[in-house]
Amino acid sequence: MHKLNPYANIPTIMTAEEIIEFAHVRSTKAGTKSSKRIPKVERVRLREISRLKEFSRQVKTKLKEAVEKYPTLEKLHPFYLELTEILVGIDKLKMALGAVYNCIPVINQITNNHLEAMKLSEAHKQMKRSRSAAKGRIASLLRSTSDNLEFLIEAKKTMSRLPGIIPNSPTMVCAGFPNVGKSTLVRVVSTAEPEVAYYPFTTRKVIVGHLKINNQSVQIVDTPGILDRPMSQRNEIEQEAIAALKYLAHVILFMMDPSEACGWPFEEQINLHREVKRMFPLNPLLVIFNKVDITPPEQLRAAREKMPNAYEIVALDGTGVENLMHEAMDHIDLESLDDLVREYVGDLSRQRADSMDS
Ligand SMILES: Nc1nc2c(ncn2[C@@H]2O[C@H](COP(=O)(O)OP(=O)(O)O)[C@@H](O)[C@H]2O)c(=O)[nH]1
Ligand SMILES: [Mg+2]
Repeated sequence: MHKLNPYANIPTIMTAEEIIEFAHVRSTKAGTKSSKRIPKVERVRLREISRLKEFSRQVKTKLKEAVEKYPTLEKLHPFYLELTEILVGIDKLKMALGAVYNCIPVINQITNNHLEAMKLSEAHKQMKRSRSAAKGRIASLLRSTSDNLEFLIEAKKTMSRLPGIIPNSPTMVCAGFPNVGKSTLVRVVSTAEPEVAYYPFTTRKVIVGHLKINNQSVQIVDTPGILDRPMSQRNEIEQEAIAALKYLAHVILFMMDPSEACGWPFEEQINLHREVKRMFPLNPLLVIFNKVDITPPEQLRAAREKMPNAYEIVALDGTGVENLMHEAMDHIDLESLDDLVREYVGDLSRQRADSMDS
């Protein structure tokens, strides 16, 4: 099944030892059938040649698969590209992919040299020795690049845990302190089964909900542990991982709880709002007052004065939610995020050109 996260589509990558073992088992099954009428030395030659060819073919297939099924970095959505840089390191990844791929011509060389020797040899012991020498050399080549294979395996594991997103589909990202009602909102609007994913530096699960508004598929992302506390409490790498959301969020739904039943003073919620706005200056942001059902009128009035233009909802029973979703859609401008993405890709190629000049 095709997954939305490009890293989740990479097939299993084997370690060096696994590839050696796998190719060995396959190769011993090769070349066992041959006519008794052929002289023994020729029979051995055919068998040894096909075993070596099979061993070499299997190893190359596994290496090729590992590299070619990796997403093309140039084509990655900036959301994934940014996170690849933060979590894995693009240069390191490119180096590992290159090193693994570069084994292939060397394997061809080793294989061809030994096949030549086997074709010329007249003694069947020597043919066997040649075959096993070739396999030995290929195995040590693989072992010498085993760190690179492990790196690719780890990188795939890390990256494929990220949420899968439909690249050009309107995306709403929820923000706000814990317990203000983000999950409740996502649950109440999501028509399809929400998907569970991981996001770096939070142990809690990110939920991607799906819904249709005016026949348009929309995704809504619940981000526990991400946009729910002051940025000053984050280290730099965490902040960068959070900043990657700017390529995803066509609109940010900033949820507040004027009842303060969530346990956070309203003033602190205003501070967080300011920080999130500062962090995402280009993404439209809507302020939402949730839990207006349990907010005392005096408190609600005070909240309205401090944060005018907030949308008032009761996520718990869906009051005002449909209206909110339509308002949010009106703020979504697919083109402008596209521009942001294009600008990012443009910057990236300029940086690359600059670094090549110097
Ligand atoms: N009274 C009331 N409670 C709500 C409302 N929305 C959410 N809650 C409750 O607030 C608590 C926290 O909600 P949750 O969605 O888990 O918050 P999150 O941490 O922001 O995802 C839960 O007990 C919800 O049932 C609402 O509109 N009214
Ligand atoms: Mg939640």
